[in-house]
Amino acid sequence: MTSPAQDTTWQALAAHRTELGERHLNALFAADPARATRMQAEACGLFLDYSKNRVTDDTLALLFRLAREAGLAERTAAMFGGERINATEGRAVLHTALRQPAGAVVTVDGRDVVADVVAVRERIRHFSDAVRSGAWRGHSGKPITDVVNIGIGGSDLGPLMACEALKPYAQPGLRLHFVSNVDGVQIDDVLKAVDAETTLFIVASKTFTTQETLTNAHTARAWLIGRAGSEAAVARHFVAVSTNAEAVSRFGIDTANMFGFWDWVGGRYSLWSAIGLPIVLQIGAARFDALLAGAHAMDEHFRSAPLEHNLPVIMALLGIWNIDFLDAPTQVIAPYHQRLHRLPAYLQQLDMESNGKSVKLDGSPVGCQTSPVIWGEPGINGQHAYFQMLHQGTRFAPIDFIGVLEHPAHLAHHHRVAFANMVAQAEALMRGKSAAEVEAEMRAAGLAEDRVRALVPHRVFPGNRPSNTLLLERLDPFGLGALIALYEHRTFVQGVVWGVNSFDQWGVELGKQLAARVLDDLAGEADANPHDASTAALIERYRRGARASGH
Ligand code: G6Q
Repeated sequence: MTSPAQDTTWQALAAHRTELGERHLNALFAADPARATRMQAEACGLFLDYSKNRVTDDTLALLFRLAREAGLAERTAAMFGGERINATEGRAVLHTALRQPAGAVVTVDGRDVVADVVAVRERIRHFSDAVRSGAWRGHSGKPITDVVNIGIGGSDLGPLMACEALKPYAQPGLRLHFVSNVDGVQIDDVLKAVDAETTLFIVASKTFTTQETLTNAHTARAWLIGRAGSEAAVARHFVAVSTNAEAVSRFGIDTANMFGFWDWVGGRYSLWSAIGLPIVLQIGAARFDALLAGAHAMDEHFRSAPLEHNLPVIMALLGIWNIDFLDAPTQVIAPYHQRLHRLPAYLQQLDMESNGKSVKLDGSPVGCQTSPVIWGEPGINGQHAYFQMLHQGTRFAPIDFIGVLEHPAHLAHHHRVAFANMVAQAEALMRGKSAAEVEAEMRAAGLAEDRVRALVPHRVFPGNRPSNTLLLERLDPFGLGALIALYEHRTFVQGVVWGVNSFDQWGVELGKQLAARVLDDLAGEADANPHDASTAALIERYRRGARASGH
């Protein structure tokens, strides 16, 4: 396998980039009044304006050619068709099957997986209806008021992000809590706030071997038994979501209270599976179906729309242009909607765990830059924090501005202010402010000439900083499903062009292995394992601290 950089279209893009040089977006807009209407795309309730990217029609044509030559159509068909495209783990990649409607057929090894998916969906529907209606009772006969999801990474970020986004659809009187951190503080806070008689714990772990999750789950289990006075209470207060029935039952959860999924669902792609149970409990099964329908609509758009009108493809290729040809090391996600405040963290895992790779599928070096650092916060808060760097820093960071059009009538004024800021930031980043403009402004304000001269360099904005603006018609289950699936496929397309496996995550293993050894050494009197001097000293400092505090 050759590196993408050896490809002739890649080289044509590199030459084209040199030719474009620092050509300013202002000049591109001035020369082409139809640019904004041409460089937009729309699907599944999402509208994308990508005209504020440093591209021309020639750039786009080359990028689409790059995707075609990378075999995007074949790789897409292979993913949707259940081929084992996660080659290093020998697995199919079928999160798209999780959102197929009942009756569709997707086969893996001759078995229709959609039938299995629908069967689990039905069990979840019954269970969640029972909890939400109060028919499911705790050990003392009271209905459930609090649900605690114990999971981490893919078993936490998706459900948490979606539950935050979809709060207006929440069942009143049923509170959701999420515990991922093993430091103890998080579970401690939650356990102090809930009642053992009315709390349901979901232990969410694909493997059911994850140290953080099992540590928290054991603490919760002991807490419950301590308060209920009997192990029998576990059956009314603990359910598991996992692919590992044996470990679930070893932990002490009856597999009748387990909701399964399959090895072809990657952790960071799993919110559509039983891992989405907290979402179902919060918004109900019918609305969860709408979330799946939104994602399915985006799947269909991705599979069928021509590349030139294909939202995930366009966003992926613009990302590659920014990362590999304009040398942008990072990508900002800036939602202008408070309920999307966990979206940047969610997308951070989706993108960085999927494409943070240095080798191609055949093990050879990838030879170009891959996943950028994904970061961000709700944009309006970012404006008072990190946007300074975006406007005037030495590095530029492309931004996805994400806005929502529909809003409650009584919040119309707030919405207008937020929307105005979002649009204005994209405009400011693009147009910048020249020295002449800055000087004229300061003179008009009556500043002395020496002050004007001293301040001009500080007050100039270079502009030419690219962004996408993505507008959702409304932040409802359907819209959120479409938005997440858009980013999933964007990540997939980039992985295809780079030639990496977007579906494994070997890079998380080494730390886990070493943590097991360090854990042993923290508990001992001296190190049983060899460590470098820095690590050994840190371990010793911990032991001294533990001795000093008497444990
Ligand atoms: C996601 C990763 C990772 C995983 C967690 C939790 O793609 O594989 O974030 O989701 O490590 O794993 P378990 O669900 O097995 O506990």
